[in-house]
Amino acid sequence: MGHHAKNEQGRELTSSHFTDAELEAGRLLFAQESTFLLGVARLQQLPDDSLPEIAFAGRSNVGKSSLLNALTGRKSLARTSNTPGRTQQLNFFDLGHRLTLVDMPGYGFAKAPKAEVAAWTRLIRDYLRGRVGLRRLCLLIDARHGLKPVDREIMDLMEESAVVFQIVLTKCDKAKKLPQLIAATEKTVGEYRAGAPQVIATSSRQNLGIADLRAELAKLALDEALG
Ligand SMILES: Nc1nc2c(ncn2[C@@H]2O[C@H](COP(=O)(O)OP(=O)(O)OP(=O)(O)O)[C@@H](O)[C@H]2O)c(=O)[nH]1
Ligand SMILES: [Mg+2]
Repeated sequence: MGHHAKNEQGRELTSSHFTDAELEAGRLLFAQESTFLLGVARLQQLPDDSLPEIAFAGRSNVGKSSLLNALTGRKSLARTSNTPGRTQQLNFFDLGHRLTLVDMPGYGFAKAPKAEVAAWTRLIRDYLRGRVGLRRLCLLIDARHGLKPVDREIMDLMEESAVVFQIVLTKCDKAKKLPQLIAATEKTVGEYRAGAPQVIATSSRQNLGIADLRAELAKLALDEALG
């Protein structure tokens, strides 16, 4: 019951635009087995992209790995940490042979040597620009901080690459003035043809908005299955 109540709260947070059928499709997809495929530090090592791919990007420490764990219902599928810079390569996960999920290193500040951060940044940009199988970028924004210039750079990059990006607000359990933040963020996203119009507000910690994001991503897997 408690779990149900939280999901209801999450749907209110995002004023859910999803039907019960879409939410159920999302639930079923993410109930499938998820497995770690491989970690990639250089573009030459990328796996084939025969499945539709969804990548999770955002500033260091925004909650990318935690969100992947919440989506898949696996506490430690992706490694998380208090220290910015935990995820140091592109980590690929298979979801039920229907989707590939990619946990990316954070951009911006990281507690790691400068040269390493520069190398990740290059890897991130090259991947986002050139990955043919990439169907959607989930761009994570900390709800306590909102969009930063580095996030706008990634949005510009997606616009150039014509890959749709989905803004996902994270850590909404800690956010103040969430409705205002959602409205302001959607206004900015509206300037981009590549921007998915609806911002999804989440908290991995409280399992808010996770069902909505599953529903949104399940549409991509289904589209592919229907050709
Ligand atoms: N309050 C709150 N904290 C969260 C939430 N999600 C993640 N965190 C915390 O944020 C910190 C960073 O989480 P990660 O998931 O490792 O973030 P990341 O974006 O993968 O970080 P890097 O890989 O280092 O770029 C951890 O201390 C998490 O516990 C959330 O929904 N609410
Ligand atoms: Mg991470």
